[in-house]
Parts: sequence; C-alpha cells; structure tokens
Amino acid sequence: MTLSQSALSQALSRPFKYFDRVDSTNDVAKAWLADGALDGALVIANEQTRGRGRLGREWRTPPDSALALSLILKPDKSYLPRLNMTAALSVCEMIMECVPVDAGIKWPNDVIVQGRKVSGVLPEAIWEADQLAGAVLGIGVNVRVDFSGSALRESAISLEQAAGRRLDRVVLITALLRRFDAWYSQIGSPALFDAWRSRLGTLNEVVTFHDLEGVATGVTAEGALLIRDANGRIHKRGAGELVVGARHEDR
Ligand code: BT5
Repeated sequence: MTLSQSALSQALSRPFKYFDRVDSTNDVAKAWLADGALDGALVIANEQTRGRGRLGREWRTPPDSALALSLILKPDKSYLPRLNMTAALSVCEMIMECVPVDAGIKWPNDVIVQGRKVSGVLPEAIWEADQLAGAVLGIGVNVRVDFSGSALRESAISLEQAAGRRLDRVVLITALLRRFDAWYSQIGSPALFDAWRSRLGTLNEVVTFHDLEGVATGVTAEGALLIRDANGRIHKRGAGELVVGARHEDR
C-alpha cells in the first residue's frame, strides 16, 4: 500500500497528520503540541527537507523511501529517559517481525542491522517553566533509502536491502506503533528495561565517550551507560556521543 493520507486513515486509530513533505516532523509535532495535540498524536512525512539528528546533525529522509514520524507524548517526567529505550526497542521488534532480520541497539538510540544503522531516535522534551508540557519522540527508519554514492554508504542500511524484497511502509508503521503502544503502556516496568538491555550490542565492548575510554560494563534503569576505565573505576554517562572501539589505533 502506498503511504498516503487515505492509507493511514484506514490503518491508524489515533489522531495523526500526514505530510508529503515537511522540514522536520519533530518541529511540526512541537507546534501541534503547543496547539493542544492529544497524548499519542502522530506526525508522519513522506519526505523531510531538514530532518534532524542529535546535536544539530542531519538526518536524511529522501521522498518515498523511509519512515519519518514523531509521536507527541505526555509521560510523567520521571520516564523521559525511557523514551529512547521504548522507541529503539519497538523499532527492533518491528524489524524482527516484518522483515524479518535480527536487529540490535547501539547505545543509546541507534538501531543496527547487519552492522549498519537503519534507524535513529530523537526525543525532545518541551518545558513550560518547570512543568513538562510534553515530549516529541522522533523516529526515522530507512526502508529503501539509496546510500550508494553517499558518504553514509558504509555506515547506513535500508530494510529492503536486508530483506531482499519490497516492503510496505504502511505495514511497517502499523507494526511499529503496535509495539510502541504496548511498551509505552508499561514504560516504568522492569520488563521494558530487560527487553531493551537484551538487544543492546554495546555491552562488553571497548568504547570512547568524549574523553573517557573504557569497557561498557552495564546500563542503569534510566538507560545511562556504565564504563570501566583502565584503573577499574566505573563512570556513569547519560546520552551522548559514543564511539565503539578504542580511540588510539595502537591499543
Ligand atoms: C539520530 O541522530 O540518529 C536521530 C535521527 C532521528 C530522525 C527522526 S526522523 C523523524 C524525526 N524528525 C526529525 O527531524 N528527526 C527525527 P544521530 O544519532 O545524531 O545520528 C545522525 C547521524 O546519522 C548523521 O550525522 C549521519 O552520520 C547519520 N545519518 C544521517 N541520516 C541517516 C540515515 N538516513 N540513515 C543512517 N544514518 C544516517
């Protein structure tokens, strides 16, 4: 089924806005939140002209080839650190159900298939003074994005490349939302943490996190990473830039 307003109207049972092209679904979702969107409302686009990654980076979403969506959520603020977890786990499960191939998570938010990034998550909290107005959870998944000839050709992958066949984006979105809703309804549960942790490929690897290099030894219930340095000291780190592997080539 082609991704369209009418196909989504049939498939989805939540408030949503579909766009053929937007700058960033996260930005549209933020505006809708300010305009009174309900918990669980969804923004979907067929193309993003200024899709955003973390830390001001770019996220590629060419037309007709990806899932680009943003969920508007109103969780308790204590659960904000778990939004990443919920999204990345739901994407993994959707891939294992629909493609089906194995999928894992590179801490904190990358979904990896065959060693390459197939999906990224961008959670953003919106505050009014010290009150949480809501959160926007952006999810991008490559379905048939062509990375040949691009700088991302070694590091990125599309689901159709892994599947070796055509996939239906409406089916993928429906499965992703079903998984997401099930996990979101138990966002504080140990079960969510355990399922997320079991998909995490980063544990026991040598990692570099800004100036810290060590072995990733574990994760906390909030999703922070524990890194053991060369002196055996354990450091706790929240979401940030993680490089898997040692910084120096001679180590
Ligand atoms: C992310 O950032 O992985 C978060 C991506 C979130 C995208 C969704 S799409 C819907 C919603 N609306 C938005 O505007 N954003 C969200 P980060 O970990 O910073 O990764 C960004 C880096 O991944 C870039 O610097 C590239 O190296 C690489 N990259 C860019 N586009 C990619 C793609 N389509 N597939 C794989 N890697 C990509």
